[in-house]
Amino acid sequence: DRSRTRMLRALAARAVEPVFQPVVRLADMQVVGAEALSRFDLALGPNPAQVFSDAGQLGLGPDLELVALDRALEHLPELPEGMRLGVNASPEALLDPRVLARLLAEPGHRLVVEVTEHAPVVDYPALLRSLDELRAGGAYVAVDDAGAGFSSLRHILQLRPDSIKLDIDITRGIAADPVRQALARSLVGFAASLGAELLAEGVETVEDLHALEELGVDLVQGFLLGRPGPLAQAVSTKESRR
Ligand code: G
Ligand code: G
Ligand code: NA
Ligand code: MN
Repeated sequence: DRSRTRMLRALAARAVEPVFQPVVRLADMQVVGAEALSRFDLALGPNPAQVFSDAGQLGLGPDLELVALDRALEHLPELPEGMRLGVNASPEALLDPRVLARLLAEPGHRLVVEVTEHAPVVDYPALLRSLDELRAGGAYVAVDDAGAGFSSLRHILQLRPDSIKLDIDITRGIAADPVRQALARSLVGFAASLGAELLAEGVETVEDLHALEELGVDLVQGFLLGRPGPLAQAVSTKESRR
């Protein structure tokens, strides 16, 4: 039908544009990397999450993720030495040999594979095997949107990630909410005991930034630090907002 034709046409044209959002280390407010986020033209719609979901409905989820990944990784040569690039990947896509091969084609210690869960994981043993392969190739593994959707504590225990990305719903407004602070504090300890870094997503205000710093969060990402844009802009962000 028509939506399938549109999706296939977009895949053939590799019609995905990555934008990049800076990741900042709280200890010294330095940019340590960026996350690639996909954008689509209006034929597919303005909401990336919806486009990925539509592709999944059409049985083309991993195909679209592969194109998105490829477009993002094309920018890796522009990433300054020592910085890391975060790329999103669903558990389903990580079982696709093409996706795995594409990720493994990159040199080690530059990639953070952000495992994004919009549906329950069907095959944990297979997912863990893929993640082990990626780690053996030098990639880091992050659990995305921790605390939201299907990203449970059990999921984090299974994946043993190198970093945990706290969902925006936990971060936003944290300065004014003792309950969110308590949750974040416990997750700081949880992450430390796993040997993982804790990143807070969706930081929009200086107040929240300061609260996260006091709680001992390692890394931050959000509109306050930088909006998604060209990679050169993301990695040259000068942070002096505190
Ligand atoms: O970019 P936005 O800021 O709107 O992201 C919306 C959602 O789309 C997020 O959940 C994000 O994880 C997902 N997303 C964005 N780009 C990609 C991508 O390249 N691959 C996958 N799998 N998900 C992505
Ligand atoms: O699922 P994932 O965490 O990858 O998606 C990140 C999404 O959050 C993207 O859609 C991105 O554009 C958006 N985003 C990034 N920073 C902020 C922020 O500070 N506030 C809000 N509201 N959204 C943000
Ligand atoms: Na992400
Ligand atoms: Mn996220």
